[in-house]
Amino acid sequence: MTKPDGLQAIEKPLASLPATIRNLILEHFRALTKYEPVIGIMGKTGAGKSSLCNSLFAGNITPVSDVTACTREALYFRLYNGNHSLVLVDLPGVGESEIRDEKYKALYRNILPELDLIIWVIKADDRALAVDENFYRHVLGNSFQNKVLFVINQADKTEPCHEWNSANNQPSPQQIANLALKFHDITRLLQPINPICAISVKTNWNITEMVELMVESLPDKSTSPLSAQLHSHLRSERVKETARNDFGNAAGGILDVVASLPVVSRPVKSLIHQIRDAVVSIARCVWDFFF
Ligand SMILES: Nc1nc2c(ncn2[C@@H]2O[C@H](COP(=O)(O)OP(=O)(O)OP(=O)(O)O)[C@@H](O)[C@H]2O)c(=O)[nH]1
Ligand SMILES: [Mg+2]
Repeated sequence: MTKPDGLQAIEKPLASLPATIRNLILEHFRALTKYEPVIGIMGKTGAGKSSLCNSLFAGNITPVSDVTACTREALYFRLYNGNHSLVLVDLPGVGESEIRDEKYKALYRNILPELDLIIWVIKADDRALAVDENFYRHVLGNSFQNKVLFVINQADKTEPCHEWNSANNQPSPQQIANLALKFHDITRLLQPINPICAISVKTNWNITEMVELMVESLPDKSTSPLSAQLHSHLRSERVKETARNDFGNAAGGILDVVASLPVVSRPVKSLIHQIRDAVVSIARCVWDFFF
């Protein structure tokens, strides 16, 4: 269902603009409220990719068949929850005995630009990080490393694994120290751009924190529609606040894009700049109408 109240509120500050510009902004704004994020999932087999997706997302999953031939080897799934949807892409390759570089580079060149974020799952007890490093450097390359969120899963299996405190679902001090070493190894080898986090999907440890890092690593336009797909217990106040703020920023970004169009005259550019702050704050106020 559309939420006309939200759109009406956004229209108000646009009243001073020529109709064509106003409609263009509204069209972009409508698209923003319906944006479908595309999230890639990477990691070796058994790292816990499927388990993590199930623990994060509430929506019904349907396989997507409308993909081009060159991306056939990646599996696309669409999640629906309420008015919003999200696409998960199960990306192949990491951990193969031999990376068929050229083939994967071609595959990834097609897919990477359309991804909003890549969740890269690494098992806490996996010591063969060189495989991940090779893939990260040579297949992803510099241009897309900012899209990667490394997640260390199966923290409960960190040595000494018998020490996991089941009563309060926490790692022992020695496990915490070993997880810190893992952070250190990954940081040194991969030099990730986004912060790393450790989780245990099986015991549900640190998932809330991981979700908060995930939304903070997403582009502004993706945060709100992604948050709409999360299980309700993961939609924390912090997640909602980030989503609301990002939505305002994305609305502001629309005005910047329109103002920068060569066809827009100087006086109209200046009008757009004058109403920008109002649009951003109204977008934040009407966030609940859309998400
Ligand atoms: N102990 C423990 N086991 C986990 C955790 N997360 C996932 N597992 C288990 O690890 C196994 C592999 O998990 P999946 O989610 O199927 O892994 P995947 O990365 O999707 O594997 P592929 O689909 O083969 O690439 C399953 O038996 C999970 O139950 C965790 O945090 N701790
Ligand atoms: Mg799987």
